[in-house]
Amino acid sequence: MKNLPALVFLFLGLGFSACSNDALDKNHDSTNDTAASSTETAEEFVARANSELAEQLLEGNAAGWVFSTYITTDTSLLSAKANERYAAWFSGIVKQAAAYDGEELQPATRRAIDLLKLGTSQPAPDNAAKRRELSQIAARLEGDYGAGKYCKEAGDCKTLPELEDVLAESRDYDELLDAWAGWRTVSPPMRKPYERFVELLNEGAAELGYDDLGEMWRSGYDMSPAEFEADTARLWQQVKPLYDELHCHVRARLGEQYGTDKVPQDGPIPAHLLGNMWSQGWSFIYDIMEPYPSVAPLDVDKTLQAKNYTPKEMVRSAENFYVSLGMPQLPETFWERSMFSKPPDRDVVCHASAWNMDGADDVRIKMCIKQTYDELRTIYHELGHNYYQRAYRDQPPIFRDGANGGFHEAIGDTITLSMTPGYLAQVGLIESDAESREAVINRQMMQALDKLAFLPFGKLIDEWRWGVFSGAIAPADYNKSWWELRTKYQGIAAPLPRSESDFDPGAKYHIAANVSYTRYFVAHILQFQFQRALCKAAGFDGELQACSIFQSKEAGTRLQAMLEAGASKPWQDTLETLTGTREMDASAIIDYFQPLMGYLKEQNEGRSCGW
Ligand code: X8Z
Ligand code: ZN
Repeated sequence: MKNLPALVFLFLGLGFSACSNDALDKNHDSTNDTAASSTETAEEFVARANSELAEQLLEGNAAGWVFSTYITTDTSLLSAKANERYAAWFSGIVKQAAAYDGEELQPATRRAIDLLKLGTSQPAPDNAAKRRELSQIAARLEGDYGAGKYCKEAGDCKTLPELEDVLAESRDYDELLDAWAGWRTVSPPMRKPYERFVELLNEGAAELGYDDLGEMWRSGYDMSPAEFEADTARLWQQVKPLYDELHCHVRARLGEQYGTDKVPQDGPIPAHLLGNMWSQGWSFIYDIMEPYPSVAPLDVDKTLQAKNYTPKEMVRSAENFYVSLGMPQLPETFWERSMFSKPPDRDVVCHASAWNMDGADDVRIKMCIKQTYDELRTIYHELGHNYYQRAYRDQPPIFRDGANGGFHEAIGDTITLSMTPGYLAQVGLIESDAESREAVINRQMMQALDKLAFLPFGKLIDEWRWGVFSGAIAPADYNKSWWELRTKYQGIAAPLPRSESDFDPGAKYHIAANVSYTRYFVAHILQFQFQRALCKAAGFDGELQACSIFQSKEAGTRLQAMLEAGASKPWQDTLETLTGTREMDASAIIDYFQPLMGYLKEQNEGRSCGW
């Protein structure tokens, strides 16, 4: 589960945890306990909080892991219980921390206390009954998502990974529509519990001094919530012109593929035609988008299948990259305890995640790996989390987290930017690394379908939740407002009429599992900033798109130093150490995609873009 501050909660689903500290247990539910004994200095308090936290996380992670890899009513109950205990401990420790409000403290002590208060993405009211209710709803939502199936007829049921395959591979409009709509039959039962979930979460956030949970989530970025919101809006404006060019060209090609009656050339794109269940990454329609079909494509899928890579071998390939930077091999327990494949006989949460079970050696991933390049990139992403976790293991537990949530999500993605033809050929994943200008454009198209297509999606998920948590979006408008944002940002539309008896947000993992999402938007900006700095450290001097830091010890040393700092300093300091700037900035991603932009502008000439 979650690692404290934001992290754990970040990757792993629930928050839970354990607590069996009797002294602390006595504090729960008494409203006027100020906890910390008057003789405890702030430093002593932080030391105790750190040691209790480490203890809490052990049980929470164990219960969360078993639940996510074996969903049953029993594991759901155990996970909810652990979650409830963590919440009780958390309410107690936060109340104790209040004793130091307004006191002038050493910067590291002040930071630890401030971060401690942000140590859950799922704040519970300090009331036993409500805490229980919240934990049960959380387990139910994640369990329903993980076990969700679409049964067209009795006996003909498809799991999410199977439905995702249809979205990726079929080019039949109606078959796509069936899979798209089918998965969305899983979420309507989540609507009522989600409504109540929001009420309880907001109550928990209010007790911690926030207006609502959205404000609490926006407070985790070493700036005011309002500044963070403005910053993300600024970044979106910086990259929107790139997205608009991509959207225009994709819509045109989809019009050729499916007919302009199905894909009108002056409106949003039907959401089921983009190769992905949530239209969040479009790399599976590369075949439709390939700029130069006569130039040999970068066909990693073909090699993975021809050489029959096992899931473990795919993970080894990712590990080898990190090791080439000078980082350590993953521990034996990683290989023994991770879940690499979907077990045939039980329900699991297939959504990929990386776990830090004990704050030390026991790191794991949980995935249902398929033999594709897309999955290989996800493995590199997940190992980025595990390498971060290992690098900050010597920090105190409260600082065992990313500099901010976006940093944690950006590490593995940064590494995937180094999967150039040179690298892929060197490790035998493609045959030749000869790359013509046409081949560069082909490869950039593949990356744009992944990275640029994601940007508006990454931005809007929490814009919807910020509205839901603040009350600006009422339950009666949940689905309508969801599609308004999908159209506004992404220029896509539901391919079937939707109503308030649907609950399409719940068909996305991070809504059901309550994982905040702006971190991914931020990560998609930061990873290019990181890559630019690491390439410079590696002595690379060419177009950013051509750089791979594979085998660069210099880049590895810089990266490792950033990871080791964890959350011990404001992220601006950490960013400055690596890149020389204190700001998130989209100039690196704009730079990166320069070659493709020329091609897209040419293609879009004479078209009327926009929706
Ligand atoms: O959830 C993830 C990772 C686990 S942290 C697989 N990602 C987001 C998603 O799938 O929605 C990675 C990119 C965006
Ligand atoms: Zn991640």
